[in-house]
Amino acid sequence: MEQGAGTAPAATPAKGPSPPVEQLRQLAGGRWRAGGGRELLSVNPARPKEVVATGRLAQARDLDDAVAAAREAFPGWAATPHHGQAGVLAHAAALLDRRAEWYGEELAREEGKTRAEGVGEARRAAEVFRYCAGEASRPSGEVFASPRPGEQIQVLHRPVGVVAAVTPFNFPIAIPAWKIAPALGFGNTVVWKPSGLVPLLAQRLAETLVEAGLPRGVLGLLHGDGELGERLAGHPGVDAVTFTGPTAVGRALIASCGALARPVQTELGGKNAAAVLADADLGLAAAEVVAGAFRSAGQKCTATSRLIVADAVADELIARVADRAAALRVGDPLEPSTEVGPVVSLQARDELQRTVDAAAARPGAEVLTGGRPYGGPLASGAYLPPTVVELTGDEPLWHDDPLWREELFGPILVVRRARDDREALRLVNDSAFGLAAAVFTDDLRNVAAAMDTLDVGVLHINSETAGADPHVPFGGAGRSGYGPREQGSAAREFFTATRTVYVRASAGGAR
Ligand code: UN1
Repeated sequence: MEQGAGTAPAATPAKGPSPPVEQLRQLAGGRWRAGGGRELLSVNPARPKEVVATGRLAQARDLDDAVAAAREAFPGWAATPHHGQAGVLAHAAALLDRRAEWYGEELAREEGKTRAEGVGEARRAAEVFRYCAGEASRPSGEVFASPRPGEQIQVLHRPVGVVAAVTPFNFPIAIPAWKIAPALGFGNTVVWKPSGLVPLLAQRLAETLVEAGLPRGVLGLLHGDGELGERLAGHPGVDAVTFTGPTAVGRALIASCGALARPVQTELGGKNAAAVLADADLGLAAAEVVAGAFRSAGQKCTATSRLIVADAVADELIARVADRAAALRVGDPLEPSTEVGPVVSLQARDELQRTVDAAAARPGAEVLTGGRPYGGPLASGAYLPPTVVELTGDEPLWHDDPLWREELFGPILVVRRARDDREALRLVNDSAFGLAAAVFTDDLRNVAAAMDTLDVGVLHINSETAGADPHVPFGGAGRSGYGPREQGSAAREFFTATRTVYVRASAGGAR
């Protein structure tokens, strides 16, 4: 199980012998331990009989020990000079870069995105750690003038304490990185509960941080289900909670944290639209829409899941998108030629298939490509074909269609035609979510209208809806999120609390 820095397991051909099953452990009480709960199995969604890693879930004692260790470690870590904390993050970034191929391959086996995307994600995690390491060299507070003579007012940004991080399956290492790196970089300690679907990659990140020199207790890792996440978030020893995942779970967390007056940051779902306007470059738009909808098998909260096309270009654009989607190579994520892997589990595949079947049976929904389960060799994996469904007919017919309203988290793109550019932009806002949108146009008036009127946290002009960078805020409104944004300078808002300090020199013996 122990692997030295940079020693990746030998690359495994997709059809070769299975690599060894990895052993999962908790990091609690400052030590690696087995955990004594139920059995935890992590399987490869491309071949669900292949076990990637196995171990046991955390028990109540593991949770208490991890939180207690994080509490105990907090004062020492918070008092560590900023550049010392940053040194650990920079070391972790270097290790992640060096291991990107290794971790990327394991990520592809455990989560199902293509190997190239997996490697890219590991590098992205490295980039996030590097960015957060740089925080030590940025301004760490503000100085204000005082209305009183001889006084200065300083605003310090202090760590909040023990942060609980609860993370989803779809970016097993990048999303944890952009929660854990700023939390640590601002002087907090962390107890982390990753999705039970991707425990191995979580363990890899925790191992990397320990190896990078993180002092004992500063990070805890607990494997468990949603209930453990709830118990961690409500634990009396926790000071703040950061969560990415489904809207329903996030809302329950928001309510329970609200009752405790505990700060909470949530990144939730999306129902992101791409609007292709009449003047758009259709080749570019089709390529970006297909990338946004089907990369990672559509399992991103930023995925393009609604396509809205101005009537003037609709026939051509929709045909191009459907053709491109149909031509995507679906298969084993470890095969270099694969463009789309499986979804995360057979259960997710079956639920998505039921949603598509139900939609296809309704009047006014036309499946343009995909939509049917695979036979042949792909039938035993969690594969779904890239699916494009057009909703036709008048608004009352499709207005409440779940394909249009609900986040599906799979390779399914729903299409609507709009009378004109104006209506296309209006339809982008026809959603209770507000995470990302893309608008394809070169008309400055349309760009200005989109920037002014679209209710989203992230807006792309002429690029796909997905994507985030470590140095700029990320997040959405409505059903897409609550609490401060993530990443960039926005992270400081959540991971620190201000302390306003009035500094006045004494009068120097003038009593
Ligand atoms: C991206 O679009 O690259 O869960 C990142 C998610 C988002 C992150 C998206 N929180 O998909």
